[in-house]
Order: sequence, then C-alpha cells, then structure tokens
Amino acid sequence: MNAQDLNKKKAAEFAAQYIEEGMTVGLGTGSTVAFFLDALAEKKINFTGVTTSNRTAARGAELGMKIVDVDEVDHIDVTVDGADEVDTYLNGIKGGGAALLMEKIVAKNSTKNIWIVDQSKVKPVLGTFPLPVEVVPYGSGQLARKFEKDGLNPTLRLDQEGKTLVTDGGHYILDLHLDGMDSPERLSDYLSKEVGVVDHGLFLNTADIVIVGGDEIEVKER
Ligand code: ABF
Repeated sequence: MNAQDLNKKKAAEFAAQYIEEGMTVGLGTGSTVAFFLDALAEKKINFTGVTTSNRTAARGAELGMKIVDVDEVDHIDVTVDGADEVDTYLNGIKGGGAALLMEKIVAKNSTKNIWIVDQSKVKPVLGTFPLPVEVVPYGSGQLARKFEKDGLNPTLRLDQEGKTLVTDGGHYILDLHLDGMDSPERLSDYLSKEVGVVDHGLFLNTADIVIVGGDEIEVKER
C-alpha cells in the first residue's frame, strides 16, 4: 500500500470512533470512505447508513450494513465523506468521484459533517483540483461555451470507456480547470445562478471536522 493510501486509511480508521450504536450515518463516496466502511464494519455496531452513491450503497450492502436513501430517515446524526481539496477555512472541493449532488444533499441534511482526507488534499487555497459542475445534459454544450468564454476552461467528464460520464442523477459533469480561485463564495454564487447547473463541487461552510491522515493524525475543527 502506498503512502497516500496509508494516510487515507489512518484518517478513515480514526473517524470510525465518532460512530456510536444506533446512529444514522451518512456514508460518502471514494477510496478514503472505502477504508472507513471497512473500519466501521469492524466495530460490529448497529447503525443505519445513508448512501451518497450507488457505489457506496453496493459496498455497504456487501459489508452487511443497513443502507437507506436520505428520505427514509428523519435526520442524519453524522456524515463521513472524502474530499478532493480542503483549504484553511475547511471549505472544500468535492465531486472527483462524480457523486457531488447526492453528497451535498446528504451533507446538508446532516447534524455533523466529518471529512476524511490524506494530507495531499490540504491546500492553502482551493482550485488546483478541477472544480466539478453537475449540469443537465440538454444545453450542456451551450453552458460549456459560456464557461469557456468566461475563462473557466471546462472539459466534459468522460467515463472509463471514453463516453460522456452520466452521474447517478442522470446528469453530465463539466470540470473547470481554474488554477486557483480568488473567491470560492463568488464563484459558487455565479455557478448556482447559471440555468442548467444542477450543483457544483464547492462545499462551503459544510465540514465541521476534517481528519487529515499523515505522519500524525491532525483533527481540524470549524
Ligand atoms: C468523494 O470523495 C468525492 O467528493 C471526492 O471526489 C472523493 C475523494 O476521493 P478519494 O477519497 O478517493 O480521494 O466524496
């Protein structure tokens, strides 16, 4: 296992201690969360998992977990999810795993949000990682042209076979290659107002705790 995966595993295993018997737990998507699911299964406690993607639902079921959709619970005690980038304000970019919409829905319905990342995800400012924007397929070409004109360098996300990726929600993803950003808040507002944008990967004021796996575990609190 390489150093990055070891750090992911460390953060994931540390996060498992926040989960108690009987909790309703939002389960994120990605390889760091995969380590978290394994650590959670090891605890052998009863809890209800709320899924953020078909992949997570499938993995949770394989591990014998009770996995439900967000509308089947009245609240979510805590959600544990990964991220692609986290800045010093604990704002983040998510969506590298193409699950940003369901992740944001689950996060917004959670009492507490915990992110688990390896130290390579922690950056002084956001925007090195391409910003995913989930868009309605109809009109996505026009949106891409507008983003291009606005200097946002969009690329249409393709799947492993080189075909246009379609998210669990039936949408496309335009990744914006920004090389940094002055104001995540302004960019979030701009994107949210564009007709055809379903949502985007800027998760602002969302994470309450970020657990960073490195030589030491670092716990950052909002
Ligand atoms: C998920 O975690 C996505 O939002 C994000 O892209 C991913 C990070 O993946 P990994 O843990 O595999 O680095 O929540």
